[in-house]
Amino acid sequence: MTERTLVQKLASTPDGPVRVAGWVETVRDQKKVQFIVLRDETGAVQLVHPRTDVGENPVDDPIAAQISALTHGTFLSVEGELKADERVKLGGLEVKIGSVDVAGVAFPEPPIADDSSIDKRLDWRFLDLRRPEQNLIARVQTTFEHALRTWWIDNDFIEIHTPKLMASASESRAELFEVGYFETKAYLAQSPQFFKQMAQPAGFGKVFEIAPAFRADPSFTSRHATEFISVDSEFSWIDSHDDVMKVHEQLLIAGLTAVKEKHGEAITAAFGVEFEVPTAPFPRIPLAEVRRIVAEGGYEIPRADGDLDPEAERRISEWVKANHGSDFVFVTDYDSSIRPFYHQRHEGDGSITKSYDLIYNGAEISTGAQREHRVDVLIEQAKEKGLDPEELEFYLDFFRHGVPPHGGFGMGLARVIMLLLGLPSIREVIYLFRGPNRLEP
Ligand code: AMO
Repeated sequence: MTERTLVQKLASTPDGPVRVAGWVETVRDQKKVQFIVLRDETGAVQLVHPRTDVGENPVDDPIAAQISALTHGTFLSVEGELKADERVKLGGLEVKIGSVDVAGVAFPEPPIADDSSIDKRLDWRFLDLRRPEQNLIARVQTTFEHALRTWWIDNDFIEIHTPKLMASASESRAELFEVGYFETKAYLAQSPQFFKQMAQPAGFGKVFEIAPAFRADPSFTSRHATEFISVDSEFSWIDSHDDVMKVHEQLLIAGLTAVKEKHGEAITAAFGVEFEVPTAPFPRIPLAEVRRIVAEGGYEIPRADGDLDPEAERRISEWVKANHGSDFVFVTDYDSSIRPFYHQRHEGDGSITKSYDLIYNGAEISTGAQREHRVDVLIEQAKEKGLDPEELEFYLDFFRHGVPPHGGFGMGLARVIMLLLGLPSIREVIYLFRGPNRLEP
C-alpha cells in the first residue's frame, strides 16, 4: 500500500500515486464528475472521480456508488493520482480517486453546524475540534508552551510537578474543591503556590510548572473555568517584584515570538488578528495610579479600594495602548488588603505589596509578587488575614530552616491564548472546558 501523505505535504509531492486519509468535509455529486473535499489534521484537498459512462447500469461504476453514499464526517483512506492543476481553487492540486477505503462511517446528520451555540459545540467537542480554526488554536498553544519551556530550560530553570491533591487550601478557603480521601478528605490544588515556593528553601533556585489548577468558582464568565492550566514560575535571589516582571516579560516575548514566526499568517487568515510581539520593558503602573487614570476616563470602579473589575481592566488596557503603544501592562503595588498573606509588603509602607497583575489586551492574565520570606512577618500577615498559623505549619517550616528572597508568578494559559487570538471566551481554546455546569464530555 502506498504510504500516507499528509495534505500539507501534497504541494511538495510530485504528480503520481499517493494515498491521503482524513474525513469527508463535502461531497459534490454531479452527473459527470464527483468531488470530495477531504480534510486531515494539516489541511483539505479536493478528490475527483469522473463517472464512468455506464448508461442504465450504474453499479458498473462501484467507486461512484461508494462516493454517492458517503456521509459528511466519514473517515476515509483514498489511493489515487496526484496532479497539480492551477485551476483547482483548493491548493492548486487534486487527487484522481483510484480506490476508496471507508474506515469509520459517520451518521448522516451531523449534530452541530458552524453556527451552533458554544454550548452545543462543547457537547460535541470532538466534532467542533475538527474545524481548522480549532486545529490552529491547539497548534498555537503547543508552540507557545514549547517556547516557554525552551526559554526556561535555556535559562537553567528546573521543571517541577507539584501534587494536585492537598491537605489544605493553597490560595484561599473560598473556591476550594473537597474530595474524599480514604478515611479523610483532601482538596484539589488551586495553585502550586506553596510547593513552588518550597523549591526555594530546597535550593533549586529557579523552577517552573505547567499544570492544572482547580477553583470551585461558581461564576459563568468568559474567563473562568473550574479547572485550568496554570503556568507557574518561582525563583530565588530577587530584590523586588521588578525582578519577577523582568523574567515574566522575557518569557512572554519568547512565547509570542515563536507563535508569530510559526503561525502569524495563519492566525491573521483565520481570526483576522495581526498581533504584535511585545518589547521589554512592558509599561508598569501602580494600582493607585491606574485607579486615577480610569476615574479620569469617566469610570467609577465599583469598590474604590478593591481590585480592578473587568471594565477597569479593559479601560486601562485601552489607555496603555493609546499612550504607550503596548498590549501589555503590569499593574503594580496592590493594596495589602486585597492580596494574599504571602505577598511581601513595601518597606516603609505596609499598605501596599510588592506585587503585580499583568493585563493583556484588556484582561488579567497573571498575578506575581515577591514573597514574604521572614517567618515572623509571614505569621503576622497570616493572622491578620484570619488564617490559623497552625494549619500552615508545613508551609511556615519552609521559612525556618534557611530560605533566600524569592518571588514568582502564575499565569492562566487559556486566557493568554484567548486574548492573543481575540476570541470571546476561554471555552473556545480549552480542549475540554470545565465549568460549574459542565463535567462532560
Ligand atoms: P491568581 O489567583 O491570580 O494567582 O491566578 C493566576 C492566574 O491564573 C488564571 N486563573 C484562572 N484562569 C481560568 N479560570 C480560573 N478560574 C482562573 N483563576 C485564575 C488567571 C490568573 O491571573 N498563586 C498565585 C500566582 C502567583 O502569585 O504566583 C495565583 O494563583 O490568568
